[in-house]
Amino acid sequence: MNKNTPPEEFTGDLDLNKPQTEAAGIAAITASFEHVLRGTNLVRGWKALVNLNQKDGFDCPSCAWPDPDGQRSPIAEYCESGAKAVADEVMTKHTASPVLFQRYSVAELTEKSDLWLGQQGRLTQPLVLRPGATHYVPIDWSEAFGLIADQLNALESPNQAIFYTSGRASNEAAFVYQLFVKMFGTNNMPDCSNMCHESTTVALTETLGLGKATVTYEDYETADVVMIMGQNPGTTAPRMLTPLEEMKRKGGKIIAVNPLHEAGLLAFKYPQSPRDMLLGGEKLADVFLQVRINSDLALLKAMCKLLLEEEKKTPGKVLDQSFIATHTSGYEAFVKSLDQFDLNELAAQCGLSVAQIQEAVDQFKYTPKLVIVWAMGLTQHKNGVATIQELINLLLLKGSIGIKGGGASPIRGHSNVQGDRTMGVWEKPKPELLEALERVFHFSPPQDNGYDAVASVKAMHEGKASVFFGLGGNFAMAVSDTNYTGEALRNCKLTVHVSTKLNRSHLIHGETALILPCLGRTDHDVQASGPQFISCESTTGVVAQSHGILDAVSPHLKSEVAIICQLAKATLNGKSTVDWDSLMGDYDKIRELIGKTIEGFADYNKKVRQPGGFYLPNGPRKREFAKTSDGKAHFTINAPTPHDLQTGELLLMTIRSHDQFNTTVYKNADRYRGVHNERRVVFMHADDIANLGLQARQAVDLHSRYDGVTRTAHRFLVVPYDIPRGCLAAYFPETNVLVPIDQMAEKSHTPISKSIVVRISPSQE
Ligand SMILES: Nc1nc2c(c(=O)[nH]1)N[C@H]1C(S)=C(S)[C@@H](COP(=O)(O)OP(=O)(O)OC[C@H]3O[C@@H](n4cnc5c(=O)[nH]c(N)nc54)[C@H](O)[C@@H]3O)O[C@H]1N2
Ligand SMILES: Nc1nc2c(c(=O)[nH]1)N[C@H]1C(S)=C(S)[C@@H](COP(=O)(O)OP(=O)(O)OC[C@H]3O[C@@H](n4cnc5c(=O)[nH]c(N)nc54)[C@H](O)[C@@H]3O)O[C@H]1N2
Ligand SMILES: [Mo]
Repeated sequence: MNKNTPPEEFTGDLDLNKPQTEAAGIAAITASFEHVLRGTNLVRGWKALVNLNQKDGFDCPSCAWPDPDGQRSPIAEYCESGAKAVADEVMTKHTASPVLFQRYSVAELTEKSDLWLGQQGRLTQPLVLRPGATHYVPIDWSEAFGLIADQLNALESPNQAIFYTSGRASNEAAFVYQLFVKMFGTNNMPDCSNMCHESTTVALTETLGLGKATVTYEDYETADVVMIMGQNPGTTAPRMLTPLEEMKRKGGKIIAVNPLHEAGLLAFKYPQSPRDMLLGGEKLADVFLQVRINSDLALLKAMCKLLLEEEKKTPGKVLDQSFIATHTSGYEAFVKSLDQFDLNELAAQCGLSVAQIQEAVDQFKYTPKLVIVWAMGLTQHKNGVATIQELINLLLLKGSIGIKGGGASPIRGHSNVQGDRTMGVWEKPKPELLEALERVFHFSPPQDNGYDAVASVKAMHEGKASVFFGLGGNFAMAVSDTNYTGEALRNCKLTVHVSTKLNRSHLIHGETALILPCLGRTDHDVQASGPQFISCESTTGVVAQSHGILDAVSPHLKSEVAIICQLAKATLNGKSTVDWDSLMGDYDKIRELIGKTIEGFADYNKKVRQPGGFYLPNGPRKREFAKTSDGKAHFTINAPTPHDLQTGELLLMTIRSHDQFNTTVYKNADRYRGVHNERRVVFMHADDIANLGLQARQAVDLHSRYDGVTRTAHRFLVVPYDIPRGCLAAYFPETNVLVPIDQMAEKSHTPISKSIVVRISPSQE
């Protein structure tokens, strides 16, 4: 086994059922409780669940779906995924205490699966792996901070250090983190967004002037049509199905665009509704477009062409000419550019007929109340930015931006990934932020852009960076090219992870390595001034508070805020104007500083205490596009770039199972897709299986070849599935070995995790 990659855990016990045709329902409730009951401490689990997403409770650590603006269900505002995420944080019987690390060397832990590592429970004490040592051993907090400070201060340049963030960090932690890092002297702040919605941020900032959703929670309920592209809501944002069901009951329509007939796109049973449980749930998708992988740009272009034809048939009824004239630029050039594209060719690229696309267009041709929802199915391709810009073209044609029931709706992943960016965690800080930091904190922040996730890996590999610090996450497994990334991390002098649970990034380490255990979302956080709360921003830009409600599993855990403030104090050693102790002792003081520095946060302490929180300012929502280059929303010209697959080549998308949260595997299963007891599976069309001379359940290797180098992911069992010809699906992170580090989206640099060209061969073993 390569020491940079996980063991190829293969259960050999694959069990296949028919994929499900509806999401949630009784099975979801049972699954939620199964996860709660799995631990020994029922009281903790129950207490956590009843406080989840309540106005005085804590923000779900799972996804970034917003809470309802008005009333919340008094019993439960959670879904199966949230219950699993909470159970994962609070319920495990064991703790990953120093005893575990005494028992297993790093080499032995490396042999364990990611599932096993996660099952060891919460980390309890700071740990160090000293140069040449075989085992992690406990270390005092103060020694740990001193060690990191010494290594940072010994660097020739601050730019030799990299500070990663995963999207669970609170606004308060993110703000002090980016402040510390900039005071230290670098903008090397890659984050999970680089691998996630970066294409969205780039596309929306260029076209609308703000890289965030233009919709509010209410818009999902009041839309006439919601088009869901490249997102699997039943698994990755299940609570989204509640407002969608409501909009369907009012007569709304749903269009689903996905290579797979995902259960959560077909039908939904609201688990807390007796009516649904008795009478059956709501059919969701009215039109299902089973597109080929990465053909969405062609589809959107075909839709725009059809809309223009409809406008010719019924002038003034289809396009919003007044919105276009007042608020947009580039319309004429865009319309002219559409002439270059042939409708039949565009449809053929998608694997659809023109009639199918027309059926979708018929749903929204006469209404502007159109919400387009998207996630990783659009962002993680070479042309991810262009596809999202084409989606904006469609919304601009209809005048669907800045109206009730319409708009652009990226669904963010991690629960506070959006807030972290708002707080300034970004390798390309905005000039306004740098000016504000200089004004408020009296220092000269670094002006040059730092490394994003991919550039960080390359810098470590090339020896240009030698300290890696991760605030949460599992960088080694999340980023592409697992082997290359592993070599990069092993090149470091120091790797540090602030974590709640053990993961593989702790095992792929630098010369010295530290694990700093922190409080999670569910834990009480008590500092010098008393109990603290933190705050997070949802995908619709609502900032709300979150209170931990359980006692921490160990007295040695520190909050992320405390860890960063103490590290800042040790590293900057009196060279900063900030009183780190006072910030750590009272988070209101951090929020005061955020209020002085970041737009939209004036009176933060007051506003965040309103039940349900507050909406951040959002120009596009009010049809204000002041932050684009000409103050208008932009039509853009984007050309589809079909994959030119050779014989034997297929296009692979790497997706999430229903039983994982990113790199955390809850179970070797994917209930909605009917897969049990195994994760190393590859979903294939029956004709492709036959054509390649393969059999169902046969073990195969997947090979990607880019720039003359072949990368292989070993031993995946073939699962015949309803997926377009030429397309494959398999789970991440196991497939990240196949993605070359320099294969990324144009402009956003997001790895091409959803369109990897591969070949298949029978496994040799
Ligand atoms: N339970 C659970 N919830 C999660 C997560 C988790 O791992 N588990 N992760 C969180 C995070 S960080 C994120 S970013 C989100 C991710 O949420 P999603 O983006 O919904 O997650 P993925 O599994 O990556 O699924 C992408 C979907 O896009 C489809 N797809 C793939 N390629 C294409 C394409 O080319 N075109 C189209 N139209 N569709 C395509 C796939 O079939 C799949 O249905 O979820 C968040 N919530
Ligand atoms: N091939 C492929 N690769 C992908 C993707 C894909 O679809 N395909 N998706 C990409 C996406 S969208 C994302 S967002 C990234 C995810 O990348 P990351 O955010 O880096 O990964 P996670 O798996 O979410 O990180 C899990 C770890 O975070 C730690 N953790 C959990 N809660 C907390 C907390 O409250 N505080 C701290 N400090 N630590 C905590 C735990 O130790 C846990 O092991 O992966 C990306 N990689
Ligand atoms: Mo994500």
